[in-house]
Order: sequence, then C-alpha cells, then structure tokens
Amino acid sequence: MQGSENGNGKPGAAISRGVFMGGLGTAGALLATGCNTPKPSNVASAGGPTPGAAGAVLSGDARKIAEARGLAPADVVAALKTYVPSGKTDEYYMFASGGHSGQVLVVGLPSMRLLKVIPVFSPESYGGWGFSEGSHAVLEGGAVDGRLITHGDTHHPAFSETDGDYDGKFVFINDKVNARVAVIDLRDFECKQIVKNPVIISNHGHCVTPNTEYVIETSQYAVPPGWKPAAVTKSAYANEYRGAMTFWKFDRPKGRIDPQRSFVLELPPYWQDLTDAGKLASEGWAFCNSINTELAVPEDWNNGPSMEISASRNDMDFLHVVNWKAAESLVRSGRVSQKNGIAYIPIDQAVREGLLYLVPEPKSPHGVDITPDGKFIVVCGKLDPHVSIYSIAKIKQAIAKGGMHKDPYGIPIVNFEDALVTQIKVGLGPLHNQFDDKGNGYTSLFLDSAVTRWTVGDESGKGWNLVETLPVQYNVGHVAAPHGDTVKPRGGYLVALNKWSLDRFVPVGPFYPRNLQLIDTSGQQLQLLYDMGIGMAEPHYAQIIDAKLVKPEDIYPPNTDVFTLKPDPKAPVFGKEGTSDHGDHVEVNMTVMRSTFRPDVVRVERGKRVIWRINNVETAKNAIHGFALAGHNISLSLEPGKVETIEIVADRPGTYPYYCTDFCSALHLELMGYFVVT
Ligand code: RUQ
Repeated sequence: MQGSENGNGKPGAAISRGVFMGGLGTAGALLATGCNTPKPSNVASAGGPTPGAAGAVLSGDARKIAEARGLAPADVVAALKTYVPSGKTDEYYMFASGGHSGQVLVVGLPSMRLLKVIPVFSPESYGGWGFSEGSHAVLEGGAVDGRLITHGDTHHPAFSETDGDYDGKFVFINDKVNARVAVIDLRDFECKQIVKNPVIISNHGHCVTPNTEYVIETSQYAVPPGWKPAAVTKSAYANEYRGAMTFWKFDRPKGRIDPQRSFVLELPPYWQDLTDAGKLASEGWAFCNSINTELAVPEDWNNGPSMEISASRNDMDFLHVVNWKAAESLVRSGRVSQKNGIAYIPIDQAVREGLLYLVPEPKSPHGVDITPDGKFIVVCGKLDPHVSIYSIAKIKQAIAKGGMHKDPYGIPIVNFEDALVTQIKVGLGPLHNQFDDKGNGYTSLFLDSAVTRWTVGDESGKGWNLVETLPVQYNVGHVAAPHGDTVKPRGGYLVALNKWSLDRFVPVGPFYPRNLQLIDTSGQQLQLLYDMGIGMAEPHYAQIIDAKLVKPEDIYPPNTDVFTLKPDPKAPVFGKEGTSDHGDHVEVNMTVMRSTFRPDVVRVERGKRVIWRINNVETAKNAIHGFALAGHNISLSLEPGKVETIEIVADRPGTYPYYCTDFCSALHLELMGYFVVT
C-alpha cells in the first residue's frame, strides 16, 4: 500500500490505488489536498469529532456529509483508506482463528469485511460440517481415545510457506484444548484433515517450518505422556509430567499430514508457550517460550498460594532452542523409539544428540518471533516491560563453546548475557511481535492497551529503538501484519486483535464483541483506521496474505468428492436418479438442479438405514443449493459440482419435507420434496 503522506499533493492512498480510476478530477473536486497529511492534532482518537474541522479540508458535498456525520479530517482519511467500493476487491486476506468457536474466519483487508467462516473443529450447519459423512470422517480423525469431539479452541493459523514466505496453498490451525491440528486446503477453503496428538492433550504454540516440511505443535499444560492418570503433587509433576514439541510431517502432494513420518521431542514440564520456526540465518531451528519453570502444580488455594502466584515466582523462565534439522536426521536414522505410535525423542537422548538448549528469558514470557532475516529472536515477557532480543549467531557460539550449566533435566543452559543482543523498553505487558518492509518491528502491549513500533537494529545492539506507541481499544493480544512473520513482510497495515471492546460498539448485552482494529503503518505516524466487531469467540492470532497469492477454484469440477478433490465414483448421475432397496439399507441417488430434486419423493420402510447421496449438477458458478431434512438433524451445503453423502436411520414414521436452504432461483421455494417413512 502506498503511503498517504506522499507529499505530492495528490489525494491519499486509496485514491492513487485507483479507486477513482478515471483520474483525480472527481476526488479533487471534493477534497482539498490538505486532508491527506493529517497532523496528530487532527486525529480523532479519543476526543471525538471536532465540529467544523472537516470543513477546513473538505469542500462541496464531502464537506456537508462530513459535517453532518461529525467526522474529523482524520476520520475522512481513514474512511478513504478502508473503503472498497462495490465491484472492487480487497488487497489482502486475513485468516483469523475463531477462538473457542473452533472455526477460522476469513476477512478482507483493508475493508475488514467478513468473507467466510471455515468450519473446522465444530459442527456448522451452514456448511453441512459434521452432518455429511465426509465431514464427519474428518471430525472423527480428531477423536480423543475414540470419543468424537465437537468443539475446539483455535489459536494460531499458519499458512503453508515456500522459502519462508506464504505460498497461498494451505492453512493449518491448532486446537488448544485437545491438542489437535487441522489442514485447510486453499483450493476450496475447506478443512480436509484433523490429527490428534497421541502424546499431549493441550497445545498452544503452532507454526510451520520455512518450506512447510513440518507443522510444529507445542504443548501448553504438561501431562504425563499420553495423559495417563497421575498424582497432582510437586514430585509427581516433576518426575512424570512432560511437555513436547511435535513435528507433523506435511505431505504437500497429498495435502495431508503424515503421522507415520512425524515425530515428538520430549520437553520438561515447563509450560511451553508460543513457538516460532527459524528462517534464513536460523533455518533448521525452532524456538519456544515457557512459563511455569517453577514446576508449580495447583494446590489447595484456600491454604496455599494459587497457581497464578506459584507459577510466576521466577524472574527468568526458559526459551527452548531446538535443532529440528538434527532431530529429523536422528529420526530418519531410525535410532528413536516410539510412544503411542509416534517417533519419540526423550529429553536425555535430545541432550546427548545436541538437539535441545535453554536460554533464560524474563519474566512469564509469551510471544517469540523471529526477525525477517532470521538473525534475531524477539521475546516478550508479559510481566517485564521489555522485549528481549537474542541472536542466533550468539546462541550458536555459546553452544559451540560448551561448558554450560544444566537445568534439573540435564538440558544445557546458555548464559543470558551470551545470547542477548539488547532489550527495548516498550511498555507494560508486551505479548506478540510482527514486522514490516521498512525495518520496523511491532509489539502489542496487553496491559497498556497499545501497540508500539520499534526499529530492528544489528548484532552489536545498535539501532533497536522505540519509535512510537498507539493506544488501541482495548487489551490487545496478537498483532498481525501482511506477511508480518515471514522473510518478506509487505508492510502498510497492522491489525490489533483486541480482547475487549467496552465502549466501541452499540451494546449487544453482556457478551461484548471482540474488536479487530486496522492500523495504517505506512506513514510517519501510526493511524487507526477501522474497528471491526467480531460477534463471537476471540480471534487469537491472524495471518494476512497478499490476495493475489491465493487462487481458489471458483467451481468444483462435476461429481467432486470434496474430501479428496477427485471425482466421486459413486456420484449420482443425472437422469439415472432413484431409490433402491438393498435389504438392510436403502440407497438414494439424488441430483439437484434449479429447481428440482430428483427424486422428489423418497419412500422408505421404517427401520431401514438410508445412504443418501446428493450431487449438485449445476455448472453455473455460485449456484449453491442447501439441503435440509426435517426431523433428522441434516443440513448440507451443496456447491455446484459437489457430491455429499448422508446416513440416517428411518426410525420414526412420518412425512418429512426436505428443501433447499439457499435462495437459488425465483422458484427456490418449489425446490423441495417429501421423505416418507412408512
Ligand atoms: S496466544 S492465549 Cu497466541 Cu497470545 Cu493463545
């Protein structure tokens, strides 16, 4: 995105991007040139509109509208920068986690319009997710000890990468509560696979390696491996509980995680937290924070200290430094054992093989993010006002030199001073970092409710300077910038993913919207552009990708099984539809096309199992049909070319209408039929 402060007298970025394709005449007639260089005094951040101020820089109709709506000049500039008129599309996609809705949200930038909700861990009736046999099988893939789980807590979306940059092919998303990872294919924006970690039962850190060799999933709350029952005592905790970093092998041609070629690295029962994969200078390494190096366990809070006190006593916790390339070689050599069906490297073996090191980090850390050149590791300590900058070169030197102290698990600890480059005092409650294309880093400040901009410096500690702080509304968690965690950040925007919104929206009851705020980072000053209310669970993290890199199919080829993206051999054929009795079950082969279900009467004897296949044989883009069957808990989404299968038992005699749930034509209401159980 171009800067708004281009100083060439042209109206702002949105205009020069071609919003007014016919030249600047129209806009120029409404806007005086001054409005594209807002001075901080004009920014309507807290003080609200300045009556008449808009009039100073606007003329004609624009002035009248701005005055009538009480808009300050900065508001007008912000509106121009985010407005995407009908017929134009967004510059970026943002994929945000849907928190404990278990879903993933797709949002356009800079308009901040919600474009899609991708069902992943939770059944979703609009998408037929969990109702069709295919989607049910995906959910079954994430069963825990055979129990189907129908919710999730999504945290950290991760695009597939090539050479350390997003490639627009896949998105991976973790489920914190059950330690699962899902694969979303960007050919159709649908979830294709869920895998359950066989060793851990909750996760948090989640990212990919620079060529998507692995999807990394790191544990949060330590448990005995395989979550076997154990005493909740200090000694049981220290001896039996373990954390883990799991490397899920991604088979790109198949578009699936391959558990057979995946492996787990055992970690101490420090609660591992955010995780990032090294790139360029640090490629082959992975880094993860930890928070409970006290090895505290919940005790009776009536008599002793609570977890929040006992797990935050230490001034320093540990950054975990993992040589995953070397771990991969070890696994390939076959010199590793298995645990619960997955290759497993215990801590002592990891230490012997030089795979695992610790570096002290202050205090209750949360985010760890690698700079775009891969040279520096930026750690946020939630209870420390600094971000701490470590150097991979220094860490490697210290490892080579040897002679390190060890933690109680025998893991070598690199001296803090040997690894640290510098610290930047950013403010209270630093959580997460992103980067832009101009050599800046951005850190969210949870306690201060602000985002900061600072400059990325060098190995000697020079050039790491705080530049600016912008308040956000309120309690910001992650920040996200276009390609902001890759080797090639694009810059221009920052999104603050705020957990509280308080006074920002019309009230909707005690459950407040979350507030995703779009910030323009292209100019001298950070400028808040837009508040997007999210009326559901908290989007923790988001990644933002250049829209040109994502090339989904606009229609499925005929007869597509969407879980293989191949032709379904059992797809019902147009003209050969019907119902057939196979003794123990009845098969229904149905097609749908505006505006007829064929067959439009399905008659079944009570007690039969019914295998019901539906093929949307439309060939027009966007000609979506839904399928809802009364009384049987069935809802499907049938995009053109898609085949879905449902299985039901006809156990309750009755006459049940089925109909299309997508208003598809003028005769949509006639697109129906009757299912009669006799
Ligand atoms: S985190 S609490 Cu990404 Cu800050 Cu999950």
